[in-house]
Amino acid sequence: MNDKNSLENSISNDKILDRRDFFRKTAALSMTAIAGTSIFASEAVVDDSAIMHHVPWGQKWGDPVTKNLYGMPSEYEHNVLRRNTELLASGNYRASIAVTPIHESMGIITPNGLFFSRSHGGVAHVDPNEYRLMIHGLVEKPIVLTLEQLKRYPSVTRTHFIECPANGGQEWRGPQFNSLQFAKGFMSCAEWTGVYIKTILEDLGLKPEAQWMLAEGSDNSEMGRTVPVDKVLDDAMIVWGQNGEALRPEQGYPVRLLLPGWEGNLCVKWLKRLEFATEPWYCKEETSKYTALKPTGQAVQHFYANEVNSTVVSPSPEIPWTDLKNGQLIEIEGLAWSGMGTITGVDLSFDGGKNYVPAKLKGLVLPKCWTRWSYMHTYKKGDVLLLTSRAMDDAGYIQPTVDQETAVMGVESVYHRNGVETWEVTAEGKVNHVQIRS
Ligand SMILES: Nc1nc2c(c(=O)[nH]1)N[C@H]1C(S)=C(S)[C@@H](COP(=O)(O)O)O[C@H]1N2
Ligand SMILES: [Mo]
Repeated sequence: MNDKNSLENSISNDKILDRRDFFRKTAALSMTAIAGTSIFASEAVVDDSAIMHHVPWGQKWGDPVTKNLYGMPSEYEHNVLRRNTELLASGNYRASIAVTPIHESMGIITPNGLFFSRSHGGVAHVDPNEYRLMIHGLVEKPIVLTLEQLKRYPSVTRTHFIECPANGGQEWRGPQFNSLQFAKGFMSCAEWTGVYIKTILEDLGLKPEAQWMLAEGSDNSEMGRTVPVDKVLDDAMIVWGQNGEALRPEQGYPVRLLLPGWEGNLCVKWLKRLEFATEPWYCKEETSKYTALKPTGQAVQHFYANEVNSTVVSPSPEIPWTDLKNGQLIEIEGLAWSGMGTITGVDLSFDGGKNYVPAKLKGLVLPKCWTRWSYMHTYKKGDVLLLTSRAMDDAGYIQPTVDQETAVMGVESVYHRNGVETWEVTAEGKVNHVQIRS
């Protein structure tokens, strides 16, 4: 089966392949492509007679398919959970954050039950029949819409991440969490369905002097954020759908603002009104924003897009290499994302950023969206590695080193940290979060 030529011949000679043959042959072909090394060093068994008989769960009827009319993951996946920690609790669990298990993520979609949730006043429960959205200020035709009316606008579906700008913000001075989930889990990615605000504004008429849009939530925190009209007219959306179903309460059911690629905190949940104005402070309510103190004593007041970023997902502190065999071929996988555009490439370093090799982007590569990347590596038992990834986007940005970033931003900020991240793989295959400075 390992002879590539004879396999190719046998495939071309077979005019009609049955399905089983086809899969067997393509699998064999892909195995020959990585000739020399193997995913399985020597431990894999070659025969299991039990598989030829009915296994225990196959000897009786399964559950009726109507048992769970809203399905849940397998009971064996019970440990795949959002998590919280005292360190992030802001003194009040209601006004807190539950972070996504990035190490359990597959592909680029976060299941709704695992989507990270940050809520300043707890999770509001809004009756969709009571829901109203007011759009007013500098528009020709101010309006109050019910949910049903809002949904009459033509909808669009787009896949984007939402990232809290404080993602990793505890770690400016050095690693705090020996965990991918806590170090990078203030973000998730979903397929969103809703309407472009520009579509609504074509209908209502935006007055030319409008420069800012206030978005306000109806939850206990009444979170209000102001957004420049340019972004609103570019790709801002009002969304009610999340991965093919209604938004979850944690994401602002029934309606939230989505500003693709921009700070998560601007994506106001439980949205109750949009007000257009000439200046942000002319809006009816005071709004707050996240600012960053620089070493110069100046503060950055208006951050918008989350800068290009990446992380190694596997291995990670949660996915160690302690069970790997010497010479085993292993896939190093990660995520890259940029709020400014599309990921164009990811480099991987084994020595903490001194030397880099290009990784391969996998699957869909979409703007302002999680992008998965991969690198096949032959593991040598006893090697100590410093795995660092570095992403690039089509806006021309490349992830900075920790030194480059702190030279500009200092270490006093909480927000917008996108310097490269490093995992140390120890001689035993344990994985530790470290920070490399020159
Ligand atoms: N109304 C309202 N909108 C809100 C918040 C909030 O507390 N109330 N939190 C914001 C913050 S800080 C972030 S990071 C994102 C988090 O979105 P998520 O909970 O869907 O992950 O929502 C933003 N929108
Ligand atoms: Mo946030």
